[in-house]
Amino acid sequence: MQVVIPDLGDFTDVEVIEVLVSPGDDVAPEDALITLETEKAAMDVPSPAAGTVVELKVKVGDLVNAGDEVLLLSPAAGAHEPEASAEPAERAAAAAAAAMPTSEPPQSRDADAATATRSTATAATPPLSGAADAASAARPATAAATTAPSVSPAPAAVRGNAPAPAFVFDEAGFSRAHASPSVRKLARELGVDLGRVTGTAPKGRVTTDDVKAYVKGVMTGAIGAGAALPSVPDVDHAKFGPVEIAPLSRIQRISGPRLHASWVNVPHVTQHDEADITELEKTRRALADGARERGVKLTPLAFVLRACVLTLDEFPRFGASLAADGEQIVLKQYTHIGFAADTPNGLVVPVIRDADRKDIYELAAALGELSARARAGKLRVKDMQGGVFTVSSLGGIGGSFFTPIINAPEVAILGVSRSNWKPALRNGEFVPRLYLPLSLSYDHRAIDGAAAVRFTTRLAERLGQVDALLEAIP
Ligand code: CAO
Repeated sequence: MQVVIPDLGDFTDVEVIEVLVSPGDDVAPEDALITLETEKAAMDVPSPAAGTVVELKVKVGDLVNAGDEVLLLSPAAGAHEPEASAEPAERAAAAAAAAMPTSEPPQSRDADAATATRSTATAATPPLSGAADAASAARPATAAATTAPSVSPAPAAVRGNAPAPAFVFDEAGFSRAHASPSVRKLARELGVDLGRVTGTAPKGRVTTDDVKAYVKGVMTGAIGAGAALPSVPDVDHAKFGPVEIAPLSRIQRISGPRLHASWVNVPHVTQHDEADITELEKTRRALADGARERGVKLTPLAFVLRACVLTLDEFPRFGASLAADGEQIVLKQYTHIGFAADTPNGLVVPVIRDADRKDIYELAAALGELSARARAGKLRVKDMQGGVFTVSSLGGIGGSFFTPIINAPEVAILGVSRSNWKPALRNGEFVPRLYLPLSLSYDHRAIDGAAAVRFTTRLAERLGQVDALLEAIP
């Protein structure tokens, strides 16, 4: 039996993105044979009958049209040729619906073969499975389809005998995933929420291997509870006005998931405080010209770093990391400190090695050298590794307080904002003093709130004692 590409509606030269069978494979009616992708949707070509694949006539990357040969099938004994009484109008409607994804509700993109109703008896080649699902989606949207993402419990198959799991199945996320109907079907069968699976094929398309790798990850514990978070609604912004789509930078694509991992895995608390840096700033200004002559820009950040080093020495837990078992803490006997640097390509965190062995000028020099390389995109991977604590200074830009995200597996990060003058009561009189806003985010599993406020209090004290910060390194 010759299996051909069915009616594709208005589409021509449609790309074959997956070949799901090989010669010798036995297939049942409706089994997906190949997956096609238009610029609007992915769709499977299902088998019209049970049988054995004899010969493939297409390969990945081929461009196909209605009527092109897909493969030769040897029908199974007893399998009857499907009737040739195809319903052209029905198939045309299905294909047309597939071409209207912009008006579809979120669930309509869930071309879920498991829920689709199809009949091989009505077509020589059954309707494209993606198209068939889109056709059903073209029906008036139900209330559920237009409201917030629905969340339902995981199928019993993934629960086993375990106690009630935290796992939730996000239908809207499943619908948004870029995957062919056959992959969706597999995901449904395995209870995998497609929205959580990272697609490795072009344009982030999820393949069967991605789904299997995800299942393996869950089974081995490599993918944890964080993966069970519901996703935010996907909005078609273009419905409300013109939009422009721009890619995230490479750095943003790398740092985004790391920031997210920290945000969802680490119980963050942020302790705010202010340091009186009136004397520090007087001294810094007095030293700045001399430093410049030595080729160093002496900004408040160098003093903050020195104060952090000294405070970390007193509170080593703030430079520690939690062990993977969650039952031990790793105390490091080195003090490499990272600092967030804003670059044209995004945020990076270069690390100043052995910051405890550097005086203010050496710290300022390291800051200048590393941030220049960061902006030029010339940092090496090892320049960004091994930090025990991070400082994120927005003081050169503005702002007051903020809540920095911990650079996990570190357990604390200091945010520094712009210094500002405030009246302070001294000997019964208000006098102007310069204050530096400090925001310490810490991992509450490793650090108690009392310890955090002791840390910021001590740090503020040290910033108020500029002479001690300028002492030579022992
Ligand atoms: N209060 C007031 N002024 C400050 C200040 C503060 N807390 N910190 C710096 N300044 C001043 C500096 O003295 C300098 O003034 P002059 O130009 O008059 O000498 C000016 O602000 C600019 O400083 P800078 O940015 O060149 O140097 P820096 O040492 O303060 O910071 C670096 C270096 C690389 C950390 C910084 O340039 C940077 O990239 N900051 C952004 C970090 C960031 O994005 N953090 C957010 C991460 S979370 O999303």
